[in-house]
Amino acid sequence: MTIAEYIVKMTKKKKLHFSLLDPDKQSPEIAGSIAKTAEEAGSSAIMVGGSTLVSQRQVDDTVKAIKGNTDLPVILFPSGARFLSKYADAIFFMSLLNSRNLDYVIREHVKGAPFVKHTGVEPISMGYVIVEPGMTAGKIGEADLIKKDDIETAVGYALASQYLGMKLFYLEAGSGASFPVSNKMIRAVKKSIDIPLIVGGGIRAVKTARQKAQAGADIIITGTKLEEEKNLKQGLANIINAMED
Ligand code: 1GP
Repeated sequence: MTIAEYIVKMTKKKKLHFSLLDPDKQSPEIAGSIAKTAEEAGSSAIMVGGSTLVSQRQVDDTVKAIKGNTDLPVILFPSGARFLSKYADAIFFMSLLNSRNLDYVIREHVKGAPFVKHTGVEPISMGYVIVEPGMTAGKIGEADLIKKDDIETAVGYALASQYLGMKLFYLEAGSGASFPVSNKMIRAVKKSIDIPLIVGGGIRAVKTARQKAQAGADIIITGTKLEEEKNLKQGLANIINAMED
């Protein structure tokens, strides 16, 4: 079974949590140990990516350290074609659909596609849109941010992603966002598509994770929480358990 098939199958049974690690935020050793803790807490995959990376080596070393420490699938979450790693299991082959810059919509993909072909890293197509406040991802990605209450536009992007054949759809508020994607937007998007819905950005509190899952998020991604939480195993387990409530 491919990782994409596994994700789709699992989302039919339960809510999933993915942990995002940015190689620029900690050493590979620490990333490996955070990933292990995330696995113990019940996270289902480790995503690796960030918008301020400086070398491919950083990504390779972080992916290798994570692979050495956990059995979870490691999925690249790339900001461009330069920072891919052959050691990863899969890559979110994601198009930033509301970017004004075609590089993020398709051109970086054209550059990165031969790498994916040669390494055999599994590509998982994903429609990706950034909603207010958008944070660094919104700025670097030159996104025409979806207004936080513009449900119609969010639903349009979600449907377009599905009709373009994308396997997943991701509503992103931006890492460290002061407010996450609204429950109302999640509910409307979930109702309109059949592919799994991913939600991330600004989700730190147990209550928020529960609300987003109840509203219809199939997969919740947390990044900042992994860096901030003192008792990570318990803190993350609380979030993951609350998603099932
Ligand atoms: C990654 O935006 C998510 O796409 C992560 O957001 O760092 O706020 O959890 P946080």
